[in-house]
Amino acid sequence: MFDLRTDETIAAISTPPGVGGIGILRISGPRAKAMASRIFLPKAGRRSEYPERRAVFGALRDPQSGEILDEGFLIFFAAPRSYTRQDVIEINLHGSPAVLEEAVRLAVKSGARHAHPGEFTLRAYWNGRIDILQAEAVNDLIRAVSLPQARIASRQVRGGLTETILSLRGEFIELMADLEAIIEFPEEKTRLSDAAIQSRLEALARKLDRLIQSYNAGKALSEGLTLAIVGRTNVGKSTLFNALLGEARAIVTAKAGTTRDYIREKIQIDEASFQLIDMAGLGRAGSAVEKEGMRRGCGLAAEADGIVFLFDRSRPETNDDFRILEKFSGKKAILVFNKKDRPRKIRADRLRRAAPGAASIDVSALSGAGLPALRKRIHDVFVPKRQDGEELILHLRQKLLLEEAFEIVKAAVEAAAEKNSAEIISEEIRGALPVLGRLIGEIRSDDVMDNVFARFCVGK
Ligand SMILES: Nc1nc2c(ncn2[C@@H]2O[C@H](COP(=O)(O)OP(=O)(O)OP(=O)(O)O)[C@@H](O)[C@H]2O)c(=O)[nH]1
Ligand SMILES: [Mg+2]
Repeated sequence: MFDLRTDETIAAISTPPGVGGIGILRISGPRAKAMASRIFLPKAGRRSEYPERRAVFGALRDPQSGEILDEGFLIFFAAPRSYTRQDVIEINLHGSPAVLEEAVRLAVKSGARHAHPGEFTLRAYWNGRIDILQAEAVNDLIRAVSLPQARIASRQVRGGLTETILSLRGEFIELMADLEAIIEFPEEKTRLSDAAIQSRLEALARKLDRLIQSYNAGKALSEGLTLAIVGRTNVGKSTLFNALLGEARAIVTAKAGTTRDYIREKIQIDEASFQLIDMAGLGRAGSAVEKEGMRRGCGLAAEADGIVFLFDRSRPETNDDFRILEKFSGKKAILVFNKKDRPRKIRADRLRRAAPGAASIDVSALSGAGLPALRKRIHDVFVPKRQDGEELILHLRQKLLLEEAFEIVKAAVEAAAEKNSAEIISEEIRGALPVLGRLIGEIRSDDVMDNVFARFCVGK
């Protein structure tokens, strides 16, 4: 997928496809200057001597026919002071797809290879200008659709997340050195106490966990957290779905078993996005269709980031209500008691006791009573709080590696709690270092490169 022949000179259009005021041809590699001099004719000065980082006015010219196609500015970034750390040439032309296509064709005819998606950034990484977290952030920044998203990505491009991970790693190394000292000089009076070792390990676990949890805050800012509305038939799931959405998207009838297929729509609560899912009611299925609807619904709920358990408070609770609660007991959830416009028959406390720790709230999806409070609750429960400027992670790749490191530290905490020797504890946490190395990209692996750079567009 990715190409590491960095001795090849590559070229691509770096501006988006389509018509625009300006379009930029970018060339990177050892022969960038030589190639540019074939296709670009400066108005003044010598052909292949470009001042660094200064705009040079000239014309795009077919070296064979001598035809001039457009005029524009060329900027030369000399290695290593460039995006890729190689010689880079950027030629600003008019943003016409025809002109730009021709510019690439001329560059390729002059010996350049058309760049793969993300290949300029890949070179920046390969040449050590940025690490893999920064490369991921470059793409996040380009693709950010909201200002909060862009702010986070921009900080990470500048190395914010890298710094956090490096400081974590520093703590690991320091702790390992202290454990080493205990192993080497067991008689020393100044040695760390078992309690001190344990508390330092616990602090590391907490920091890792906080970063892992921040993934959901990142997800709320990007594609949105998935929230499944789960409950028996006829409790008002589709009515609530429509009410939160602000439109009559799902069919609502008085008949139980109205919804068969699931529906997914995006809602926004403050700066956070959610993918809200309405599905078939769970319980006893009558027909094969209902059965399939429930199977799909269960699958979606199991995958969701959070669950909105919905109950009809105007009817007594049933065993199915408890079964549903139990089925998804491991998930972050909120209990919603619907139809509060009608007299209460449900014993809500019994259900609350079956879901200890979960927030609960009464609403009427039909009248809208309690919905603003519900929206606020949803935000509070499912979007992790964070301080201004606190780092958060935006990629599953990062989350999975942090979880790996967390498991290692957890095992070490247990080893410490069981009063194991410093050797054993040190051995346990040693394994976290290569994991953090992979996170930053110091340890290079094909799957990471594929995973990261394939998501880029051509020209970046
Ligand atoms: N009084 C009252 N009725 C409600 C409320 N919410 C929903 N209903 C009624 O309850 C019935 C079922 O509503 P739906 O939204 O279709 O319920 P559902 O859970 O999606 O049902 P299924 O799709 O069949 O599982 C409809 O007649 C709604 O008008 C409420 O807050 N108050
Ligand atoms: Mg429904």
